[in-house]
Amino acid sequence: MRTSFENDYHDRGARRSVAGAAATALLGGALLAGGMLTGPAQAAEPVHEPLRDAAERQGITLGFALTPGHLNDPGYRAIAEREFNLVVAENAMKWDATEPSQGSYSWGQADQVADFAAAQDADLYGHTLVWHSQLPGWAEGITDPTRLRDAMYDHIDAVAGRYAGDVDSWDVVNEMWEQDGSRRQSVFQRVLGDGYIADALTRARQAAPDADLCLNDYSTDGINAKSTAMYDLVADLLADGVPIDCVGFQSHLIVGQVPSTYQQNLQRFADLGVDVRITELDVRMNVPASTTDLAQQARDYRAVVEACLAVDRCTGVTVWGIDDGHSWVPDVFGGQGAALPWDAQYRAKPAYTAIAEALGAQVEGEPDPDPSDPGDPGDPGDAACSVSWSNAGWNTGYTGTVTLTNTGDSSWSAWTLTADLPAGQTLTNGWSADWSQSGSTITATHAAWNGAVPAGGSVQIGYNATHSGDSGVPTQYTVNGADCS
Ligand code: 9MR
Repeated sequence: MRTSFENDYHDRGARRSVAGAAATALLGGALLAGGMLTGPAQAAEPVHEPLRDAAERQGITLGFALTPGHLNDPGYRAIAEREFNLVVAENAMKWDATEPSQGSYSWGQADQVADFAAAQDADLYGHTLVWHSQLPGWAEGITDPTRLRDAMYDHIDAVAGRYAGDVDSWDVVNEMWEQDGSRRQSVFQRVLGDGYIADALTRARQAAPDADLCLNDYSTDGINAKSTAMYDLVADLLADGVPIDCVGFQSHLIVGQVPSTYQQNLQRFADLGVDVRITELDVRMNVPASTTDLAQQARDYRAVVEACLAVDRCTGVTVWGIDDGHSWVPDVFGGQGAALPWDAQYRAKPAYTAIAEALGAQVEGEPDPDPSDPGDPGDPGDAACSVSWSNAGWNTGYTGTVTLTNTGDSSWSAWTLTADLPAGQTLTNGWSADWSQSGSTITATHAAWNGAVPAGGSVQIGYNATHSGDSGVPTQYTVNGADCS
């Protein structure tokens, strides 16, 4: 495992590979077999309120990087809809996606991201206007300063202009530094010189007057040569009256390596008078993941969230994806992965619980800490559910079909059904859930693939049982402890 982020991974031409996907699938299998996971996806663990609600109480936003195509996967969508109040496009607003050939724009995916954010009543974070990577060849090849400046301005005008009023903050320039704090020799730097950053910020202000304008980079998470170069630049821009509102710290971290100066670094930027944000958090490790590394990863996620909460001008934390099945990490760092808070089967990892606890997320079903606030978990109706149950029987047995419907306002990330079977009924086997019986009580806990149920969504499960004359349906049942008989 590399111990730093010093190689320029963007230039390695990484693409999602079959090997990467296979490693990710294996990882999910290893976690399943090992039974190492904790969190709301396991019935014994508490189900927390949506993280976005807890984040909002803390005065920050919790974001995730969205690839809109993944929303077709119900597990991904349920987490995306339940947990986050900020959305950033993982790729869809980059230059190659929006302006693949000069002056010819393509908005499909970017609009999907913007629409999703609006539908979720979530902030929309723009990533990114000027970046050396994912830059189409036509722009990369421009050598004339006037032509390149015009192309950069046209791009900023078009993209920032299209989402003006929708995008709350833009990463105007991304990854402008080498590790030693010198300027990265991107085409913008080479052809336009040091002033291109101030020019891009100034232009973005004109194109999107209401958006906060940020600079963003990786390996600037602790105090080091690179973050100090960023710090000095921000101080100069402010002194020169250039519009700059915020600095993003990507925080693509390695397990156990949150820099000791993390909070101090955020604070020194805040003290300059700009907002700060953790923009691309993930914490990678060797795979298959060990229990020890997953526990350390949880501590790392907690430390990052706590550092943000401790700094007044930290606007929040964005996680670079949702689940380990859709992460850039295995494609770029061979043998590494497991970097996100949910595993490839959308089960919450210890990192999820750590984020929930750091945000003070309440556990659903626990006494309501503030009965006057109807939005708190614990209020009647929070676990709203309905159950429809039908048995098709014969002399000594029957097949039961049960449909659970989430009638509440927020998604379930996990569910457990309990019911009292009429006397003389004994479970023999079941499907689409883990089934068990104790006395007359039957319990069904979601399977790995159907724990997530969006508000208004349903899941159907079934079982076989024997009976001694009464093949009737239960009249008492609960879902996640709430009575929905
Ligand atoms: O997660 C993104 C991945 O899907 C792309 O292939 C990659 C291309 O460079 O970019 C990834 O996102 C990067 C982000 O835009 C900027 N900081 C580093 C992120 C991880 O590489």
